[in-house]
Amino acid sequence: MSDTVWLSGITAHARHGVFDFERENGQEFTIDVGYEYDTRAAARTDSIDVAISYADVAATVHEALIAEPVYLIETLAEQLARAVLAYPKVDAVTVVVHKPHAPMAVPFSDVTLTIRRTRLTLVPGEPVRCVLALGGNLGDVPGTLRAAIGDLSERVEVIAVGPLVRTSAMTIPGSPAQDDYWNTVLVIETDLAATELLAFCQQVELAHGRERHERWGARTLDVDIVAYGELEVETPELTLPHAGATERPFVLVPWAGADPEARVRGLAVSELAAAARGEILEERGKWL
Ligand code: A4P
Ligand code: MG
Repeated sequence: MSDTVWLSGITAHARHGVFDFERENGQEFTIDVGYEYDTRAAARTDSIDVAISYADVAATVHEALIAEPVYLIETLAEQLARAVLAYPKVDAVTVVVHKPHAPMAVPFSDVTLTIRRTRLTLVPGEPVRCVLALGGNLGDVPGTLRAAIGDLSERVEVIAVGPLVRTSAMTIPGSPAQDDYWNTVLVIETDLAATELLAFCQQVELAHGRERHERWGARTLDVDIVAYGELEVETPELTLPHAGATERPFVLVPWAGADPEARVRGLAVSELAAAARGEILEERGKWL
């Protein structure tokens, strides 16, 4: 559960805007910020050390408001949200940007943009290094994986591709037998928010004939997010790092191949992979 602290009317003279005169003269911007966190521990202890100091958050917002000028209020709002989500206790933030003196030819009283962001929906300030796990057990899977990597590389930067590994299908006990899976792992960099990256992965799955029936059913293509930067979250939509990241041989072995230095939940992926190697039925290093 989350409660909301609202800071209203944080004002500064700043130079955001697309016109030269906005850059030169600047104008007044006003920000309202609602940050969400569970305030019960603070209420219980009545201690500022357990709370989030609203004065600190206000100073952070003010500082981010007068930082390097940007063209758009959209960019400004995202930067302010990013600054507030840097407070580890904050779960979500709503930012309202007011630009009451925006250059416009018609009478108006204000222009505002309102955004709400969590760590899953926030656009990153710089490209984030992520790990994707690809797999399937229906059709020409190595061919599908090659094509899927091509599709993914149209929107994210593929940094490294792990070996292709074949393992027995992990199935729900008592369900019918399935063909073996082929899996691989990609290290990528992206400017997409985590939820945008998930949507893009699902779009690539669909483009390759993925049909969702039963859980852990046979599939042409599965694209899961194993890790999104250092983000650790557990929501119905996304668990990061992926719940199976430390256990699945078909993730660990290709991951260690793609990034021998990788770590997950404080553990070395290469060590976890070495212990899981026995499950690998076949491994192809050069397969693209
Ligand atoms: N979701 C939560 N966290 C994530 C994440 N980190 N990455 C949610 C991607 N999705 C995540 O996934 C169901 C929901 O999980 C998504 O809508 C998303 O919001 P899905 O792909 O629709 O369904 P699924 O794949 O059947 O379920 P699940 O639990 O993700 O299955 P897994 O864990 O992907 O396992 N055996 C072998 N040998 N190799 C395999 O690759 N894969 C599976 C599927 C079963 N057996 C296998 C393999
Ligand atoms: Mg999946």
